[in-house]
Amino acid sequence: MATFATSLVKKFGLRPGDVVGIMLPNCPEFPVVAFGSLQAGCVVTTINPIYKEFEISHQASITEPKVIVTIQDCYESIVKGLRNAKINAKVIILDEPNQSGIPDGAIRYSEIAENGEADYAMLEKIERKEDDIAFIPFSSGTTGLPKGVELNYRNVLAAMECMQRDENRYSELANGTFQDIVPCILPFYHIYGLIVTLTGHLCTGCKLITVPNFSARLFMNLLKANEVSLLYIVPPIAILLGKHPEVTGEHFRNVRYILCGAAPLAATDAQAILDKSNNRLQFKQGYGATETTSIATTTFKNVDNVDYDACGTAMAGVTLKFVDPQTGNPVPVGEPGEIYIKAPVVMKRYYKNEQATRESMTEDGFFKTGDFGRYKPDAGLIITDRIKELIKVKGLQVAPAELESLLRSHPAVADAAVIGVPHDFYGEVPKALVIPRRDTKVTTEELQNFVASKVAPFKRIEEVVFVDNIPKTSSGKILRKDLKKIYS
Ligand code: 4UU
Repeated sequence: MATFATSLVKKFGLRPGDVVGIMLPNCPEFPVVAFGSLQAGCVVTTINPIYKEFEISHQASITEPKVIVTIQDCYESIVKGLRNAKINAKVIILDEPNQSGIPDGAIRYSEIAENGEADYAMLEKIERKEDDIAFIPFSSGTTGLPKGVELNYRNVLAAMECMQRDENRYSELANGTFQDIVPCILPFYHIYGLIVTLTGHLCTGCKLITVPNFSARLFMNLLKANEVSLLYIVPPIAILLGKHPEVTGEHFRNVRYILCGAAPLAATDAQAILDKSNNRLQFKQGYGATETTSIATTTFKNVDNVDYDACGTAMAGVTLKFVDPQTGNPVPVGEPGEIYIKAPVVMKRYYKNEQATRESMTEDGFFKTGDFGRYKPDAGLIITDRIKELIKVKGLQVAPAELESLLRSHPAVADAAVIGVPHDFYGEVPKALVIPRRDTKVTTEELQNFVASKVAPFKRIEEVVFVDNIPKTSSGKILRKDLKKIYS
């Protein structure tokens, strides 16, 4: 890690505040690059390794990385994406499939991170203050295109503190009797994988198993072959564990704690896992967002009859407020309202985006989540609706505005709206309503393929419907609620 950090400073001349992009699947080098970059005083932006040129270009134009660390599979898309964004960054490649060498112009990871000196004296002089930016993950927030979320050291440290105060997670570890084993199946580029699984468990000395590509079979084998004790999952994986006939109590032999979050989970799906484990483990739901450094609420510690539909109570230092989204005034206790969060884990701002920051933060420092819910005594937060545009596919973010702008760029499309519709396994999938241009001919399949060629596979449009009209407010905002009522 220190060798990588030293190389950033000495070989590339990076300075504190310069951005390093990480576009890697989960692998042991990921934390070396991430924390090595922080050690050099740099800022890390995490890029989904299945992103295509269009998506990379958007993220690069906002964050202007000086270096990107990646694998060969991503190289071409990165080069094209950087060219589109007119960004000049060095690209470091981790792997050499079949000893084929690395592309001209790229830099070998081993030369940067393994060969060379680690100048500890120099690194120690690099100061990092609480207000300095550590990570810039991306989120679309309540509306529009994905935005950089500015997370500083205070945010990250507060998140670590929240987790360490959540009893049971590290209880045996604290006794020094056991080293927890945590499989990292959630992607590190997403806030949940980055902060909760990776950072949270590295800093408590757990043993991590990195999983680059999730498959049910591999995951089941991994559970059986290893003494896995903590599991961090999203609803589709919870459903799989509960419903898959081959998953048995044997798979949960050593598991004592499961946290599920990132999208709604039905209590029955949690119960199915508990039944298989003979109620030996603790199952929790977590609720949070990229803008809250992942963490906001989690299931109560010690109550009988846990309500698994609920996301529990505020974590350390987190204040929840429920407001009428029209007026911004608090609703009576227990009534449903938009969830506002104030906490040391709440981002300072969207990176270089004052307007989006103004729209999503109140003057007194609450973050407007765009989620709707209420607080139920003895159960905690119940999320009842998502009033922001965001679509969640397998717990991952899909911004309708991104797909709409792509569709509108197609010559046969006059206008388009994208909404999320329910899906049994993925939670939601995108559905597009398209007004075709007069005198043009286009099929739904052509439009699906057009979008699929430009974005990561999980953002693919499941269905296209041609319509004559897209309902909008007088200011031109798509009335998604009306569309959802008709087309879900
Ligand atoms: C219903 O998904 C995340 C963060 C997930 C997370 C964080 C800490 C899970 C467990 C944990 O301990 O971040 P984003 O930015 O991708 O998406 C945020 C949105 C929320 O605003 C909400 O709409 O994802 C949805 N969401 C949930 N919805 C997140 N968690 C839940 C949940 N139930 N438990």
